[in-house]
Amino acid sequence: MKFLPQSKKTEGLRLERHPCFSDAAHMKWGRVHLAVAPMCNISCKYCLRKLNKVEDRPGVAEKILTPEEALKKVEDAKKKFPITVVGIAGPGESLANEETFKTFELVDKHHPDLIKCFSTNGLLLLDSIERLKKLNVNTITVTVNTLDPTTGEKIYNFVTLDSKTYKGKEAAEILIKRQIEGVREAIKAGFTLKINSVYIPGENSDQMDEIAKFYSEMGIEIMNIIPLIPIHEMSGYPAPNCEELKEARVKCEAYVKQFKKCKQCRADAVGVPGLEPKHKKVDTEYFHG
Ligand code: CLF
Ligand code: SF4
Repeated sequence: MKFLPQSKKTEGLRLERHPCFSDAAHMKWGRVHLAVAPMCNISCKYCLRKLNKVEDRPGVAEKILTPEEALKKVEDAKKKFPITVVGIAGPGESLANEETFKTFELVDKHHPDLIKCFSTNGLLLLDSIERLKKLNVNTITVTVNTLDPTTGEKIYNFVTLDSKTYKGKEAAEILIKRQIEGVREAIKAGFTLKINSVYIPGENSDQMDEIAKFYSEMGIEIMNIIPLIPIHEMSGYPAPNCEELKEARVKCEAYVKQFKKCKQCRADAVGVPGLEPKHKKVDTEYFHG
């Protein structure tokens, strides 16, 4: 890659205003999520995408916006909230939708002051780095649930890459390998990375510290361990309790800073996350963010 790393000082100042990278910013600064990315290229067993107004969870948006509608949403949000971050968090996979790139282009042109952020499963991250760099994207969250393909085949149904669909262990191997390559190159290119890991009791729950260690050595900024909400194809799993999450976070903190305030936002959330009430329903599903 030919890119120069961003200035560490500039990036540090920027992160102080990112509500998902700084506890203080979480209570003070806002994000606007733009639901421009409906398609996905993998299948996680805990994922169910929906369009509605009522469910307060990732993977849900009232409707899919065009890039132009998304730009208007940013402008409206800036009038109401202290917005510092524009995020694309689905409701599908950001990098599997061309609209993600078009939206960042419009935001960069009209609001270059805002941090550009997105979440991804990482499958296409390596292939997208040059484009993302040109669009001045700043922060990337990759959902990494395991480093082990045997565990991965229990979490993912399939992966589709270059019009071919892979299943089972082979699918997990491809995803895990491409996540590693993508994160490594994204950090080299100067992006700031967060890893989200869904804690799935009995499946990957004993692997959180392994993920933390591996990716901290690569240079990620922060990790966010998220409790599985057991429904959809994972409805038979127990939900992790607070003690389990705390224990995992303490272990992982030995390697990398932990983000503990995640709101499991909707794909069209807007406002200051730390000031939003959260009424999680039991009959919901976890997704990414
Ligand atoms: Fe959105 Fe995610 Fe960027 Fe934040 S959300 S794309 S990093 S701007 Fe934040 Fe919401 Fe948790 Fe995500 S509280 S679900 S961690
Ligand atoms: Fe795709 Fe994200 Fe759903 Fe997984 S959680 S299937 S990556 S949209």
